[in-house]
Amino acid sequence: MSKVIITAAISGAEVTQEMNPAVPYTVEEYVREAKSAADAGAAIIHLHARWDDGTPTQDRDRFKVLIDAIREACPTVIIQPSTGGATGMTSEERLQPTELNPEMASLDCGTMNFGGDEIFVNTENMIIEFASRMKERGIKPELECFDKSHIDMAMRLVRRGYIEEPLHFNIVLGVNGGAAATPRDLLFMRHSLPPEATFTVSAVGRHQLPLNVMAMVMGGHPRTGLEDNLQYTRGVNANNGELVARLVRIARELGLEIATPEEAREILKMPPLK
Ligand code: KMH
Ligand code: ZN
Repeated sequence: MSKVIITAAISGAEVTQEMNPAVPYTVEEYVREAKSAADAGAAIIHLHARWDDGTPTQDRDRFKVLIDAIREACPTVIIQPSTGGATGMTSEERLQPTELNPEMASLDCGTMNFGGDEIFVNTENMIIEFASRMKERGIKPELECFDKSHIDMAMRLVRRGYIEEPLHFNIVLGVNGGAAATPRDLLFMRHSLPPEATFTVSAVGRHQLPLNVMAMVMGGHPRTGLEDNLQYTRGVNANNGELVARLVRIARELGLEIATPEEAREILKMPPLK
């Protein structure tokens, strides 16, 4: 049986310390949250950068400082910078972490509403530009699909040669503007993927845990972390380590084993860490 790869989305761009003081802003806070997640069993850290005051940034040098510090504390974990950043950022801003040649990065596969007046812009040409950059640099894209049409877009770009197999998707559910965080929509999206693709499931707020569990039962992988959900139970703040530890316990109760970062690289057909 294939092992479960836990991704921890430790920081995000939309959540703040006012909402939950465990959201990391400073380098020390990033290291604390990344290490607690990796020590608990996360194989992948999905990373959004912030300045010390909490402002989201895609600044290449800030990413370098954060990645170097996390790498020192977590020598083997897969660090997956976001190229989504925050709504309103330009492509040039968002692409900066790819200049650091990370082994993996998120690749968002469609434009969508993102709550209120926010629009998360990912035109076809932008996706082609981001995918081509990742292909050139040997960066494994994590194909973030917030709706069924994003999967169709990704597959169109696979057929045109911009995205190469083996494919790894992240089905993101429950964003205000994307597919709903329901078992029905998860099943629909999962069955819209090529059968041989690997997939992770992310869901927002109180839907995170049940849909993470569904993902594991369906042969997929869960993404937890404060980017998607701030609370352990209703009204009780979480930190990243606790969220990962809970998934590890549940996975083991389900008879599943947890992939180490090295095993995750094998499952995702990525080269070993240099
Ligand atoms: N912050 C969202 C607008 C990604 O990391 O690639 C986009 C996002 C996706 O979080
Ligand atoms: Zn993200």
